[in-house]
Amino acid sequence: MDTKVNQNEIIKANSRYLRGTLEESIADAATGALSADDAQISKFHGFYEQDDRDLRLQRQEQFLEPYYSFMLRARLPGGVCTPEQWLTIDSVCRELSNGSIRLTTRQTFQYHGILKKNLKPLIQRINQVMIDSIGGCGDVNRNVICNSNPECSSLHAEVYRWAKRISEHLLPETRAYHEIWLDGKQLAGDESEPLYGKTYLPRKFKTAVAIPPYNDVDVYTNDLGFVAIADDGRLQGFNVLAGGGMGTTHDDPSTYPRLADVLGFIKPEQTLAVAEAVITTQRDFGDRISRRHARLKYTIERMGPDAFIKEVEKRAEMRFEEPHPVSFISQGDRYGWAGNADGKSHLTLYIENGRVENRPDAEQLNGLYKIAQIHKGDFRITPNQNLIVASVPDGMKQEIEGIARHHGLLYEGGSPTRLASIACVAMPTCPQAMAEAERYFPDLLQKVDRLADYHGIRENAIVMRMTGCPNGCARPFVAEIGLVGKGPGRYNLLLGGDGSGLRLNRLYRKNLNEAELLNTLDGLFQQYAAKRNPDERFGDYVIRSGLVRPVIYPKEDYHGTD
Ligand code: SRM
Ligand code: SF4
Repeated sequence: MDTKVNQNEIIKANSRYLRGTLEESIADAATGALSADDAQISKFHGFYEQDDRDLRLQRQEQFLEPYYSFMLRARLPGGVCTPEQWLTIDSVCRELSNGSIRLTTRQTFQYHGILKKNLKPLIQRINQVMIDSIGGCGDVNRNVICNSNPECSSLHAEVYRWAKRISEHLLPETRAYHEIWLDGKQLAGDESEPLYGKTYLPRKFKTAVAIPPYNDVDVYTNDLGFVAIADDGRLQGFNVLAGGGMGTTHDDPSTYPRLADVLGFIKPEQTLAVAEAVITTQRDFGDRISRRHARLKYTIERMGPDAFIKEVEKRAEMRFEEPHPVSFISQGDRYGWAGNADGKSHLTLYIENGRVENRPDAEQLNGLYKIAQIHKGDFRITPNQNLIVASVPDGMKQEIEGIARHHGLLYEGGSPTRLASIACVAMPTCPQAMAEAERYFPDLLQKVDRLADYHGIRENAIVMRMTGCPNGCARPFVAEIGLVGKGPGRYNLLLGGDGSGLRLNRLYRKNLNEAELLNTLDGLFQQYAAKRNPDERFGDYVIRSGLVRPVIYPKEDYHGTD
């Protein structure tokens, strides 16, 4: 192997198709951790080694190793699960993790705080209800996300089936997961990975399917995107997008968020071949030296979009047609009841920052357990970290709504901005966090709401997103107001998303503490209240007024404030 490649490439190549020495690492009771190489390989199996950062110093002072535990992320295409699956998801969280379920920005759920000895029982338990965590993380295609609004009825069902098919089609073929965690049958030796090869992809890879006009999946921020094109409620095909991504590194201009390019239109039957061609192009052309530059967005920048399109066409043996015109109107969720033509209704619940747990004021876990016991439809996790109770017959609506209300699952009276906003996990589990996000954002939003009240703009939803670092897990670079952790209690403030996920925002102020941030927002809200056009969104106002310049070409023009 080329010695210039990064260490992860060597670990993958030597892993015997993702087996590594995971079994030995799990069996080693002398430490709560895995070996360093296995900690990389474990990601392909859906789990990450973490340590409780709140306890780090204390444990260090006591000469103890960090308090290691694991985060496991399931694969749940389109975020859909049955009530029976939810009951298992619930009981596993109570018995084998830290007692909370974390709904993610990619429509699945995570457990935190799993002890090493509990990983295998946990994977076996979720497997009993047909949920796996293969490719939850790692350098492969991740959980395929899909528009979560079931009121799009038959189109939604058809498009969701495509999301599921894409997810299955792009799964790695290795039996390592089954062998290590499930049935124990040893198969290594006869295996191959026809799609990925021995070293898999250079980096993580993300796919989304959108149904206009709702861009709840933020399709332009994905490596690969499919935008459903329908005629009279029937799926005609997809506009294919490629090369979106959020992750950046503070003050490193060689990294930047990027919105995907439109490659062109395809018919439904071309979907899998095109997905495969995009993946193999990234496999063969992606950067395997610097992981910081290994995502597809950088590959496309290097190749140029035209050459990239040609390569994909060659591999998929097809030609893209002219993309169809599409328009998106929002990137958030719509709360409360919505109906289908078929007489079924769907209740979108508000789960603040995706954390489902039993709090003294809201026993959400218990509430969802009760709903799952009587519900006959399904549940859909949304890419905004919420949960939809889908396909409820009229006769059950009152009971389900009553349980949801009693358990704090409906955010009645919440400001439109709060309901449109999300935050990533960050502290105490995320090793990358530079600042708080999920634990702090609700308090900050209360103060932002007060400012909005004062300026008379409370009814204007502003998409606000907070992350604890510039990796961008809550997609803050397409928010109207993005807050990106810089250090403890300090955030970069970015402005100018359009509320539909079609425009990148831009850095406006760096490294603000809370007082500075609120002071800055106070001034901005005052101007917006006085000078906005009728129905003008906050993000549009800051661009029109020249407060920030739109980002045209992020590669050359992203870092630094105006
Ligand atoms: Fe993420 C890494 C959490 C969606 C970009 N992300 C991480 C890790 C695993 C930290 C780590 O490297 O050890 C975080 C675990 C925290 C924890 O304790 O749970 C983490 N990412 C999350 C979740 C749970 C955030 C949330 O609050 O919902 C989301 C799980 C999604 C899922 O179910 O698969 C999550 N991450 C995203 C998104 C949004 C999306 O995909 O739509 C992004 C931006 C889009 C993108 O990928 O460009 C994102 N996460 C990253 C990156 C930066 C990647 C890059 O290109 O630079 C990292 C760091 C890395 O890969 O090295 C990262
Ligand atoms: Fe962790 Fe950063 Fe992702 Fe937040 S954005 S979960 S801090 S990696």
